[in-house]
Order: sequence, then C-alpha cells, then structure tokens
Amino acid sequence: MIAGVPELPRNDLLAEQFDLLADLMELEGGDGFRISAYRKAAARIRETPSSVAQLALDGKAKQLQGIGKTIEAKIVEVVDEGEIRALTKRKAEVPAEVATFMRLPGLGPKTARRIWQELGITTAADLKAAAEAQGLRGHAGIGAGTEEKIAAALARPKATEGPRRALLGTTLPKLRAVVEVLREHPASVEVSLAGSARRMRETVRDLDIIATATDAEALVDYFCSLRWVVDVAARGSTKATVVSHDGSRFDLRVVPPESYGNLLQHFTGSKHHNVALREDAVRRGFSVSEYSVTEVESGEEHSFAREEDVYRFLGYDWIPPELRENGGELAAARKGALPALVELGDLRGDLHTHTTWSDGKDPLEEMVASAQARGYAYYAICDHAQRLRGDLLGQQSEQIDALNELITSDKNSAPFRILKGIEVNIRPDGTLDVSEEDLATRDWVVASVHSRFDHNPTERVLGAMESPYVDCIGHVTNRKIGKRTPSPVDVERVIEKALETGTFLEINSQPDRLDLTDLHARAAREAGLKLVIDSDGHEVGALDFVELGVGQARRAWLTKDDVLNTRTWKQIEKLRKKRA
Ligand code: DGT
Ligand code: CA
Ligand code: CA
Ligand code: ZN
Repeated sequence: MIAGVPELPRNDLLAEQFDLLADLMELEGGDGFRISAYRKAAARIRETPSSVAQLALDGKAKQLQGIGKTIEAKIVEVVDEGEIRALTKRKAEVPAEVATFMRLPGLGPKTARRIWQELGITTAADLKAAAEAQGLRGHAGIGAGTEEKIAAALARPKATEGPRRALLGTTLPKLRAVVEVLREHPASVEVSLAGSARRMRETVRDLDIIATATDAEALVDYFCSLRWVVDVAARGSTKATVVSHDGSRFDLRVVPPESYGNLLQHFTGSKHHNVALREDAVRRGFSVSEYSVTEVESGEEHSFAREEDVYRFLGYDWIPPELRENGGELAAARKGALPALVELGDLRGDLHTHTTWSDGKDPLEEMVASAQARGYAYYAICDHAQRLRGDLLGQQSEQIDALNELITSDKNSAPFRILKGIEVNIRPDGTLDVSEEDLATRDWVVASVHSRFDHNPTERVLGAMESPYVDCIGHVTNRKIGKRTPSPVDVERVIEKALETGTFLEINSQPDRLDLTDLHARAAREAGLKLVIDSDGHEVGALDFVELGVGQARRAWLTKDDVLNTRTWKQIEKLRKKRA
C-alpha cells in the first residue's frame, strides 16, 4: 500500500458485493428492478478506472451511469463497515453458496431455493454428492435429466473456480494504456506486452510487460507510482508486480537490450510451447534459457535483441504469439508451413450487429456511421426478431433503404451497403420465431438459441440450418465465460451439417462469448468450413470487439480465406446457400 493513501475497498471487491447481493435477492424472489440495478452497478464499478470507493466518499460516485444516491450510500457502507448492510443481513438468511446453485444447468433461483429449503443442501460439495448419489431426483421439482446435468457440471473444473481470470476484452485496453505510458517515459526503450494477453487468450490471470530501458530502476519506480496502482505486491530493481483498483495484477520486467528477444520469447509463453521448444532444441544440441541459447558442444552462447532471431537461430520461422500453445506450430514453423493468419484489416464488413430497434444502446445511423468510419463496405443490422413484430420490421427496412440511398448519393462516401439482417430465435421446439415470408425480405439471417440452452441444443441448431433462409448460426454453444457453461452441443455434427446445408457459423467477438472457441473454430477450418467473424455489437464502441474475434480466429489457425467476411458482399452472395 502506498504511504498516505487510506486503504479503500478495491473496485472488484465492491462489485462482487453488489453481484452477490443481487444473487441473494433473486433467490429470495426479490424485486427484479432492484436486482438488475445492483448488477448494472457492479458492472459499472468494475469498468471504472479510478477508485469508486473514493468517488463515493467525495459524493461523486452518483455521476457514474447506473449509480444513484442509494447505491452510493451502500458503497460508503462498505468503506465504513466492510460490507453492504443489506448484504450482511441477507447472508444471515441465505447461505451464500446457495447463490451459485442457480447458475447450474437447468436450475434457476426458484429451484436453487427449494434445494436449500427442502433438502437442506447449502454447499456445492453437498449438492455434488447428492446429485451423484441420485438423491435429488424426485425432490424440489428436479428430474433425473437435470440431476445428471448438475452432477456433470459440478464434476467439471469450473471457469469460475481457482484464481480469478479476467476477460481479455476488458483487460487488453488497460494493458495497452500501461504499455503506452511506459513507452512515453524517457528511460524506456522498448516496451511490449507478453504472456497470455500477447497470445490473445480469451482470459488472463495476470498481465505481463517486458521492457528495455536506459535506467531500469527509474522505469520500475515510475511503474510503481502510476496513479491507478493501489498495491505494490513485489518490487526489485528490474521488476515489479502491482495491483490496480479493479484487482488486475501487472508484472513488469526490465531486461537487458541484448537479450530482449530471448526474454520476450520466454515471457510470451505459453509454458507448453516453451517446454516443447526447449526439448526440440536439446535434441539438436542447443540449450535454451530465458536469456540465451547455448550451443552445448562448444559452450558458445547467443543472445538476441529480436525475437525473430531466436526462432530463426533455432531453425524456425517466427511464430505468431496466438499459435504458441504447442498445437503443432513448432513442426509447421520448421517446415515453413505456418498459415498466413487472418488479420483485423482483412475484414470487409460486420454481419451481426444490433441497434436501438432491439436491445442495442446506439441508434442505427450512429452504428452505421461508425461502421463506415472503420472502412467497412457492408454492415448487417441484425436486431432481435422478437422486438420487430407487427409493422416494425417494415419500418426498419424503410429506414435502411433511405439511409442506403443517402449514402449512395453522397459522392464523398466510399461504396457501402447496409444489409437488412435479423437475428431470429431458435425456439425450444427447433422452429424459428419468424415466418419464411418475413425472412425472405432480409439480406442476412442469423439464427441463435436464446432460451432453454440445455434443451436439445444440437437438434435445434441442426434443424435451423435446414431453413433455406438461415445464413449463419449465432454463438453456437451459448457459453458466457465465467458465468454460463457451454451447452452440450455436438459441434462436430453442427460443422458437418453446416457444410452440407451451406450455413455458416460465427466467431462471436463479445468478450465473454468468443463462441466458437479456438478449438471448435480450428475443427471447422480443418473440415473446410468458412466462418464469420462478427461483433454482435450492441453499441458503437463494441464494434471494436472484432479484434478479439480475430485473435480467436488466429488461435484457431484461420487464414483470410477461411473467414467469410474478408470477401466482398457480392462474393458472399455467390457462396451462400440458395434460397428456395
Ligand atoms: P496467465 O497469466 O495464466 O494468463 O498465463 P501466462 O502464459 O501469461 O503465464 P504467466 O504470467 O505465469 O507467465 C508468462 C510466461 O512466462 C509464460 O507463458 C511462460 C513463462 N513462464 C513463466 N513461468 C514459467 C515457468 O515456471 N516455467 C516456464 N517454462 N515458463 C514460465
Ligand atoms: Ca500472465
Ligand atoms: Ca506473470
Ligand atoms: Zn446478437
């Protein structure tokens, strides 16, 4: 802790209290409006870069969107008493772990409450034991199927267990900001991200930065004294670990410039990649350390200022960080057979986005302007079908036609087309919630499961692909990283059917979705299926998320050719399935 700064609760801890309060209220069947207000406040607190506790003490937390007087007062309670009073009270009534039950497949708040009240089960461990002993079926409204799912879910190592991993999408901007300020410091020479964030892993445990400097100590000092640092966890003359308000940990190492290449390679990982690289090197008479490569026979030691040269010296092409997971990249790099991975700049359009016509936050014109500013040539508006009933679909079409006309008549505007898309629901019975007649008026149709995720997910998706109007399946497994386990979709069958019917699958770029996963996307590529990388953006800023989708695609070895929307809209129209 920095001297003179009073110890205030960190933002992540504050946010957790509001989330837990919301969960416990939901279990008790409380007021939905307040529950959702607490969840929104938690999200806002997590996203805020400065100390929200400090803002609340200054009476300024109210200025944050989603935080009013009542919530500000609750934040002050945490500062004064360590916990929101309402939370303390509810924890005395409801065992806190019961709140985790309602996240299990097939369970909601009502069943979670019944499990606790009717069966007296209060911990996940007891629930797991009961499910495995088939002691749940026939109680609390639980059938054998749900019981099996509970047992399976609790047996899987959970995303939410173990040390907390943050989403890449929320972390990367902060990490880049830190790299940027370090670059501006006069003592710094080279600064790079390393570790899992450089490899674009979907979640990261801590954030690694590697630098060279004319004065290492000065740079480490500066790093530890940055405004957002709340805790210096460890510190030496060439390295430090600090914690920020939101609980992120940052590791900085300042390394000698002559071994910058070796160290960057080492600290980018992954561990499995490095282990395989070292084993391979040993077989060829080299020994690889963090700092250098030694020729074992002569004892000659080589350090490299550039990472490319480390790989080249060992007989490999330079390997993009996203591939460094020991998934065949070393063999490919030795043969000169690495794929030319897709790049962000290859995307020509976004094929899954929302506006205020459904649950988006920004109006259509603003979303479109932002898409044009990105240099896209086409852009599909895919608002949720259930929000476009009655005349609304037609009204939206008219707005799109008018705006398209305006854009086309503007001589200063590059060629650009707004596509009339739609996101339809795949109902629990496998049917779509929009008539074929309406679908036929749309340029691009995304079909997704938005309810009863574990109810026949494979059959529902396969069925939707049979429709001549469905171009793409949205977020196939419906996972929410850290919150909702993926539905048991047979992705292999889905890929097969996609090829057979001419339907595409997306890599949804939302930070907590990234669905398909890298492994699924790689399987799709190997089967010869083209994937769409889209943002599913609900606001202007969210269009940037495609960078995460591209990262996921690169981790899946996808080239430009493997990604559908690197093509022109004309080419896409030729490639996609023929409508009836
Ligand atoms: P994370 O932090 O869990 O998201 O994943 P990484 O890959 O960033 O892991 P981290 O921060 O522990 O270490 C960064 C890199 O440094 C890692 O990818 C490989 C290298 N590294 C760190 N510790 C070790 C180690 O004990 N053995 C080996 N072989 N490599 C290590
Ligand atoms: Ca790390
Ligand atoms: Ca680390
Ligand atoms: Zn969507």
